[in-house]
Amino acid sequence: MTAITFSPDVSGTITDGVLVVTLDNPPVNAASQTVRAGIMAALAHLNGNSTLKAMVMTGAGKSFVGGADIREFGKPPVDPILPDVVSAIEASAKPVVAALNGVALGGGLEIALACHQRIAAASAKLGLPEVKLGLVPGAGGTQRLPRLTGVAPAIEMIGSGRAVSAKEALTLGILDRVATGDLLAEAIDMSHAAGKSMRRTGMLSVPPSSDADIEAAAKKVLGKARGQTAPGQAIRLVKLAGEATLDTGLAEERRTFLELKDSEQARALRHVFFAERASAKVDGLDGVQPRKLETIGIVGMGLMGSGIAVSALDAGFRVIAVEQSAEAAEKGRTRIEDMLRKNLASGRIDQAGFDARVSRLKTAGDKTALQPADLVIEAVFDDYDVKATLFGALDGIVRDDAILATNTSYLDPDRLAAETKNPARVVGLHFFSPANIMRLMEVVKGAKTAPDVLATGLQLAKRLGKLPIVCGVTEGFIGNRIFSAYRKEAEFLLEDGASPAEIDSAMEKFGMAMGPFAVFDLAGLEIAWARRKRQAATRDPAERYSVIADRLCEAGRFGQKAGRGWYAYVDGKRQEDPAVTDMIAAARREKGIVPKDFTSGEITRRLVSAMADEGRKLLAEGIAARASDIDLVLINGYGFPAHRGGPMFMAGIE
Ligand code: 3H9
Repeated sequence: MTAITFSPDVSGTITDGVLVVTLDNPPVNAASQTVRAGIMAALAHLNGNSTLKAMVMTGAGKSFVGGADIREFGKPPVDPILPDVVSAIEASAKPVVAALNGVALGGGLEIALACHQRIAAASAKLGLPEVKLGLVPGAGGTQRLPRLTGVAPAIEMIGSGRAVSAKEALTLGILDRVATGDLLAEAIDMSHAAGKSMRRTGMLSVPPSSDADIEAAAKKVLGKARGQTAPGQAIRLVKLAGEATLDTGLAEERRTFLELKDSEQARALRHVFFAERASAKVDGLDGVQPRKLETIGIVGMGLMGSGIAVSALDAGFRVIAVEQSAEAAEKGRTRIEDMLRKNLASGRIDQAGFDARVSRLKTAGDKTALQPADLVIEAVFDDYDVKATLFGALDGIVRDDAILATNTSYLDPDRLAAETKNPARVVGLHFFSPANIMRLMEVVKGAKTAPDVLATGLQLAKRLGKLPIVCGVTEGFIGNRIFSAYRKEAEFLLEDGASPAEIDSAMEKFGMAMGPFAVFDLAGLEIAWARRKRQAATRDPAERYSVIADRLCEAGRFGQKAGRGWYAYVDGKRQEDPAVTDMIAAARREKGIVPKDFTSGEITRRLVSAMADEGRKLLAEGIAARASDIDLVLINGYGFPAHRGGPMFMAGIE
């Protein structure tokens, strides 16, 4: 069978009168200019050749099409643009069947929606994730998807950017079939019949959704938007599909897409997208093989240890979790099983999944049970002596090739490593709480950490579905060091005249999940207080220092758990507290500060600049490898809004 070349990355073969076109543009078959041109050439060949009856379009490798080529977004569009390609597919006189071999995302799904029939491999994933890039679908997705699913499900999918499985896509009406055997053979079979009743998605009327369902879907999407523009625009466009003609809807979609493509939010989210890919490239690890991981040991089954255990069980690992006594281990097991049961109740896992996880969990009240572990993570109380004794003991229990990891937030992993015979096998794995939910993991490279130990830490993070960011040793690593700088600046702002509520409201309006003072209260004020007391002796007396947080702690205002902190808590709701206002006023008077008014913009600028300044220091010290890694830490661990790109992006630091 000779292949017909339509472009450098689009080729075809003919089977049984059907032109089978394969898109092959590694790594994800993005719809770059040459792919688009190739599809146009293939369509011309199909419709210009009387011996051909139909066309099947599929992708080479793991993806069908991973979307428009994001690298082209910074440049002017080059013909043929994707909306024209998609219209040409839909207008084809002969049927085109999409055979989705893998992910069909963004422009990839839009190509499939324009085909006359769609079949997918069971493993395929379908989605319109454009909002995650600050965009709306720009090649008909907002108009064609609702014509298959109805308005409410389309709002949910496009507004959230969530990808669905082939099975769910079939239920939603997006797919005609899920392949049970050979995808291409089944697609070719379908294409023979497709010509009899050509179904053009754009010509369909939108299936009805109730107003209540539409509003509920829109409310859910907007509730998560936190100041991001694209989800609201996506909702508007999907609603338009239910009200206007296809042409009107497509024109409005294109106009909105082009406007958003050049927006600050889209630029920021593109930065985040490429930052994530860049963060995976770690110097010195080329060709380094990670060690084999099957059994994860965990010491400490508090909130953090249990969360790590659930995360590891979810990822298919065997877990051995130990505590100091059999009784404490039993309590830990109950906590872990309760967390799994919650996931069972919410439908995140099924009964078989629950049983499998429990069968892979071993708990013990004695550290020697950790002997078979390939990697042990300690998640005990963050105290140097406790962890140092533990590391010394673990060194004598686990195999020589097992890895020892510390989950410390502030202690020096190099000092802990020095407690062992082989510091090269020690690495920091800093999880964020709740560990089974938070995506960020700081992977701390100690002075002596071996490359394959670091590579194994990174591999573990990926298998747990986390975003690992490599960092060097410093107190607080990347995230908590920046957070300390943020905390300090927020307290200086208080002294200078802003109130906790004004600062929190400015940062929440900016898009932070929570304002700083609400976060301090939630986390509790006592740990930072203890640290400040430790540092008091070495603090430079000339350095600016705010005493307000210390005064709060001295008054027993340790935060939400204590019922009062920066705020008073009544029925779980935060309220400004005149007692705190008085403390702040007193501190200002003592320093002779005349309070001034701040706008929200001034507040956010000062706080974001403080984060970026600390980030600059982390780069200069070599703790962070690149500015974009710092942005990812803040976004994924500290609630910084992704659509702002991160403090380093905002400060223009590359
Ligand atoms: C869109 O479609 C707009 C349309 O509605 C309208 C147009 C008019 N373009 O993630 P990975 C690169 S918006 C260019 O590690 P995985 C990526 O940078 C788009 N490059 O692989 C990386 O490069 P490198 C909507 C892309 O297997 C390499 O591929 N689509 C694109 O873990 C591997 O990436 C999306 O938002 C792209 N579209 O996951 C989908 N995608 O090796 C975005 C990837 O040099 N992509 N690259 O660092 C994804 O979600 C994942 O990449 C995917 C594969 C699931 C496809």
